[in-house]
Amino acid sequence: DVNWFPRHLSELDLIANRTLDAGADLESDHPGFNDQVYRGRRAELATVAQQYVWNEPIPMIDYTADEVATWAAVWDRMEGLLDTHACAEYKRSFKAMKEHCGYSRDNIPQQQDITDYLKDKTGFRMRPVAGLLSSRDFLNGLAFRTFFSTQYIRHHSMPLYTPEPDICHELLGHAPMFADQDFADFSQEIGLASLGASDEDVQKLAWCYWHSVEFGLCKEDGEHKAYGAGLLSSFGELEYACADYRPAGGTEDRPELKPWDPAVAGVQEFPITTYQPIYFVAESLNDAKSKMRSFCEGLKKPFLSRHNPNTDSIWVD
Ligand code: H2B
Ligand code: FE
Repeated sequence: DVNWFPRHLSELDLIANRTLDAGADLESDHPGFNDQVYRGRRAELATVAQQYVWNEPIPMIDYTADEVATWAAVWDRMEGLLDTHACAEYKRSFKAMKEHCGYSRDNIPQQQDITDYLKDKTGFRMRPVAGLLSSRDFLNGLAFRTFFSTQYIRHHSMPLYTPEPDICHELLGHAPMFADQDFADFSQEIGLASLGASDEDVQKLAWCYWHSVEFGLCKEDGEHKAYGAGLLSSFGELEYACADYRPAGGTEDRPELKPWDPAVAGVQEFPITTYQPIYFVAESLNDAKSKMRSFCEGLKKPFLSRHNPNTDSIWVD
């Protein structure tokens, strides 16, 4: 039934396991494809995610020394660059999360600890997922202020590369942003609009998500800072996207910057395996949110959906 959508947080259990891949089935060009130990671990973590039930504590993962070493390799590359290239909201949250929920070079934070922290800030929460969901299912989770998050890490042979979301991307890129009220509301706005939306509108929302939550920039004292998780978790692209970078050799191979406008971003195609040729720049996160809200209000939908945080349910009128 295409008109079905989750009305209560518990119904995210029904969509969490509709992953597009099996979660642990790696493509032949995946860096871990020939590593049986890695594949075994992926299968184990996929099972943890598949068995998760919405009102239970999120299982703590006992990360191995090798996994923590991979995390540390990413951390070492990112930490200094984030100071100069991440937006102020990110930096504030990241600092607090180092104090309150186990973020450090030598410790991979746990989804439950992050959820407990976010509860007091914005009410956002993490929930384990084994692999990629459809855009509709993934965005539907955001309506419940819920972020579907993987729990595995990329293969240690290529610490700065991952063909799919992993904990370095989810926990370093996404999680700190959800502690910001405007960003949390912005994300939920996309989610609410996706409930029962047409396939065409879901695609627009997914493309808006891509150009903002993944690759968004915002202005700060005349400079461009990153708030998108794809940038905040990628050493090379974070430098590339922010304006002061000039490639060695002098060729002015610069991306195009466009003002954040959901009507434009929602139809703007993008590559998924290379750096983005176009970035959208918001005046502020608050501006990103209000533009997104107006855009969503203009989408053709026979009803308006709202979220009641006290009952974790959606009501429509
Ligand atoms: N699924 C999962 N598990 N994680 C994501 O980050 C993700 C997804 N992103 N499905 C979605 C698709 C995104 O690319 C947009 C909404 O299509
Ligand atoms: Fe992401």
